[in-house]
Amino acid sequence: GNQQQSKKSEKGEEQRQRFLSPPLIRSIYTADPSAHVFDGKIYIYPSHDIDAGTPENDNGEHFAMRDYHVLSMNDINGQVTDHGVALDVKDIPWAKQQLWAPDAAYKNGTYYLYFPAKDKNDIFRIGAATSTNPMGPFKALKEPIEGSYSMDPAVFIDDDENAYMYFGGIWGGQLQRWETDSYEANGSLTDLKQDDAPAISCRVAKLKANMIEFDGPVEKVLLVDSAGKPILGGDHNRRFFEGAWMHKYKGRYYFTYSTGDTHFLAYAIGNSPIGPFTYAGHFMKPVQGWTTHHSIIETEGKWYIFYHDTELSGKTHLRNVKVTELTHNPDGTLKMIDPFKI
Ligand code: FUB
Repeated sequence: GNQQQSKKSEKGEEQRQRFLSPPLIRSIYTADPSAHVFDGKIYIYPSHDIDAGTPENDNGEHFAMRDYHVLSMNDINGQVTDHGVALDVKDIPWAKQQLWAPDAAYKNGTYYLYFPAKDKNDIFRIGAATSTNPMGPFKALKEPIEGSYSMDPAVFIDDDENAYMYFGGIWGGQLQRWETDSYEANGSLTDLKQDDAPAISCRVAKLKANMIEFDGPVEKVLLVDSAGKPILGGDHNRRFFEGAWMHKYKGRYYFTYSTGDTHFLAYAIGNSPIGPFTYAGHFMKPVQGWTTHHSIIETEGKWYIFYHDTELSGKTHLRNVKVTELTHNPDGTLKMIDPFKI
């Protein structure tokens, strides 16, 4: 009986190690893939993970990335090309370290790369860099975007051409230190530690037509349950942690994000790009590794999610990007994705 049981659990282990998708690129470590279709081609803007020898902590200091590479694919099944260094921390006048999850956008002949980095005072800000080429090289502006803070920018351009930046992340992303709109240097390392109060909100700001300045104040993205009540700080299975993304499907706005320490990807739906959004569920189960971070695109009539895990290294700070199909059910819900083939 015992023997049989242990065989069974061994088999379970083997099955759990079968991944849904293979890494898109094996020559460098990549994470936080923000994918876009520009001119019919797929471009991926990931973090470029390296082992800088920094010990692991809750502040994420082991994520010590120094540059960005852009990846491209001619189509979703196509070969992945690494276009080399697109932007290096040494060429960003205001940035000191930790080039975390970037995003990109295109408008009027210019490609914009948006990225978080710690400034000389170790405060995360969000920068912009421009290029006439989707794969760079990108030239960073001299200062971060005025009024920006925290990390994980995601830029969404609506059908009416209005552009919005979603940003923020708690714990190492420092969003918990911006409750009063100014930085609390001695604030919490994790969250507000107020389980019964509304959770910390992701932020959204409309971008000016120049794509490099906020147009008006930074707003809080309201996330409510089906009864219209705010999701609470103690609700770690549902509250926003980091890694926001926006996509529009059949006229409705899908705000998607990571729940961080509970490792899910979750979604909430609204009728406006700035919310409020009603929590609708999880749509991806935990991957191998502490984080995943995603983006969603539509190409050739299908929807895809780009994400990462640690299949290649088994190490939390050395990740690899992947892609799989995303399915919207007829009722508008998202089909659950299991990153392991079971
Ligand atoms: O890659 C560094 C950070 O880890 C990202 O900014 C977060 O979203 C998480 O993936």
